[in-house]
Amino acid sequence: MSRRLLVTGGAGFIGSNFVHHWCQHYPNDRVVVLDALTYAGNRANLAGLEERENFRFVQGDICDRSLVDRLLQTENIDTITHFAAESHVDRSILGPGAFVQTNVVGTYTLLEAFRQHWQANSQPANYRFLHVSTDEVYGSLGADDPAFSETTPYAPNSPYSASKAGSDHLVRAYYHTYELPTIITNCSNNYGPYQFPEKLIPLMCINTLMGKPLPVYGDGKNVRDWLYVGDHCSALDVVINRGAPGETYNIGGNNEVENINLVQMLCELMDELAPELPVHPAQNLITFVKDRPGHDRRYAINATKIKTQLGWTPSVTVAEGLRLTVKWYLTHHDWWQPLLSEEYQAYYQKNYVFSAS
Ligand code: NAD
Ligand code: TDX
Repeated sequence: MSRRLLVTGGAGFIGSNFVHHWCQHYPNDRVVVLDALTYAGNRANLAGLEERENFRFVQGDICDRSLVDRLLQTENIDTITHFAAESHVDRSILGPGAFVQTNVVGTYTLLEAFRQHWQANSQPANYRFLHVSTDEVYGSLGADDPAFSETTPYAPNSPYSASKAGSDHLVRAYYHTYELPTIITNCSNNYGPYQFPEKLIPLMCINTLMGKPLPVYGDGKNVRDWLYVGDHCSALDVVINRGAPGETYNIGGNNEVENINLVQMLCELMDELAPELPVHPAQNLITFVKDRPGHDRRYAINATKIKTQLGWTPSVTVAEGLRLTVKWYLTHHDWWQPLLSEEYQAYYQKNYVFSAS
């Protein structure tokens, strides 16, 4: 049975990877992308898709209720895959307001619109609201703590994770209160093509190419559980097709790495793959900088539930995924160069303190 999807945030990093995945695997489905094209949204991420007959791009805000109502109705949407968010922790520390607006109010707006649409159509059983969330809602782990499971209590520590936690609670409440067929996924750190330069991995690749310092926060020993974005997309695919409404699924890569080790791996790859780097070896650029306030020490995901119940496991190791990603940034200067805008430079200046350690 074919679907009619509304993909919010489909011009961002994960959203656009997901849209490419979906159009490739389900060419008969209708895909409508709703994206405000904030600094993080980029229509170039959808290159090759816009010509398709059953694809449509709409520039607009998820907080715009009448626009959302109109799209749900005129496009006869049965599935919302909700990626749209303010997604960068450091920006949430500098300015939390946009995070509350988009992540909380925006998610509420979509839920209300979808509830009305679902009810107006006599509550079809195939409707789904997939809310794409993060492992950061669970807070921070100590070195020996067990990984986050679906029953780990929420303990968000940044304005970003608090706003995502708030949206998760609303999504959960709409299932329990109205039986709206919602599903939540909480995923670990993604990386891969089309990731905005502010995030750790693209930032390190691009700074290396430009011979700029590689800023590592604090002691560099914070741990993240890295998942290649293509694996995230295949997990969302099985959740949409086989996940149960009202459930939460954790998605992770089983790839815990300390930041400093990750940066060193990236430096080695750059040395190997990039000819004529301005500074060689690239690791000479590593610079410890002032830590992120409230920096979570460790994230790790226990992805047993999605494995045992839905049969999903990640397929790309960190070594493979980093190589693919470095190669992608090396061959896509024309994609990332325009993103180093005045706005980006202003954010960079505000965020990084190179003098203290
Ligand atoms: P991103 O910042 O690259 O993309 C976000 C997209 O949402 C952009 O295209 C932006 O234009 C759009 N957007 C922002 N505000 C909007 C609004 N008000 N209305 C419509 N569109 C709006 O983010 P990402 O890294 O692709 O993350 C996507 C989702 O996945 C987010 O919900 C994030 O919380 C979640 N997530 C991300 C990661 C990760 O490692 N990046 C991990 C787990 C979960
Ligand atoms: O310049 C940097 N130096 C540095 O040491 C940057 C940008 C990051 N870091 C550290 C902070 C983190 O410990 O690297 C780690 C990864 O940082 P980010 O790429 O900013 O990711 P993180 O804060 O872990 O959040 C990401 O994963 C979960 C996404 O941005 C979120 O949207 C997602 O929910």
